[in-house]
Amino acid sequence: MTEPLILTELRGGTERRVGLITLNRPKQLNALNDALMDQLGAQLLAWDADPEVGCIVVTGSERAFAAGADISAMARKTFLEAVEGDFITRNWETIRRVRKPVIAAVAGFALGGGCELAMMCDFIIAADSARFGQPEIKIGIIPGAGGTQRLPRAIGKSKAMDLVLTGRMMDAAEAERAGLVSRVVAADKLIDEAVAAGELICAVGTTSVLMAKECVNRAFESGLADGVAFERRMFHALFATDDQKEGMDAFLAKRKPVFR
Ligand code: CO8
Repeated sequence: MTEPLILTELRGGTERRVGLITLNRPKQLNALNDALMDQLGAQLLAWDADPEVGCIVVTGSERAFAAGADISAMARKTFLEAVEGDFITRNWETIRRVRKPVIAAVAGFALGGGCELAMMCDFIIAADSARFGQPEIKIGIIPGAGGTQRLPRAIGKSKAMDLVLTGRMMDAAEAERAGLVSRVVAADKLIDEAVAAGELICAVGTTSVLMAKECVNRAFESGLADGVAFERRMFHALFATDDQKEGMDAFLAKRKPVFR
């Protein structure tokens, strides 16, 4: 029997749980092929629609989050096949449709499409073993799943140019200093830390989580004045929710809130 390309598990939480997706092509360093991206996308959408799940964590193996798109699957691809087959867009952008928070838990290599996948998640928690890079230039191409756009937004032009043009890797400490990852943890604590972060998200109100994610993402799609106006409308709208009443009443009564 062939191994599944992703493994899934529900972890932690009580009312709502953390969905853990493990990329599962360890021998190929989780090189991302079409079938894996289809399965990943389908699972993300299924959990996005599942009220039992409040947050999703995507991880890989100890050695590699993902060492990029599968080079053997695209080595002989022609321009026409890339265009007509909707290469990348067809199943690489599914994650952008997910409204619940998605955390990337990265150990080992996150290269090329692997680094791009991690950057498509809402935030990245890195193990001290993590190594990030966009090495596509070394195989005659450039990043194709957002690397040239998301990397400069995350770490600035100079370091993004450095990584994209030289193809060098940066370690977890450099990635944290540069702002690519939210925190670095010991490799053997990576999943526990990511799930614990997911549990904190599961414990607060669903509507405010969805709106907070939408607002932060808006910062990358709009000018400051438009972004702030968008945030204000979302902020006002939350006063129509039971969660806002419950959250504030509980604070004033010095008790734990019970969100809907
Ligand atoms: N694709 C296919 N197979 C891979 C990949 C990959 N990206 N990375 C590693 N593997 C395979 C190796 O071929 C090897 O297989 P085998 O055991 O059968 O020979 C196995 O994984 C283990 O790899 P290594 O023996 O090379 O392990 P090392 O520890 O010596 O080296 C490295 C690890 C440094 C990570 C090395 O494997 C490497 O450089 N990998 C390629 C990294 C790379 O260039 N990534 C970018 C790929 S292009 C890309 O991602 C474009 C994204 C655009 C969007 C995608 C749209 C689909």
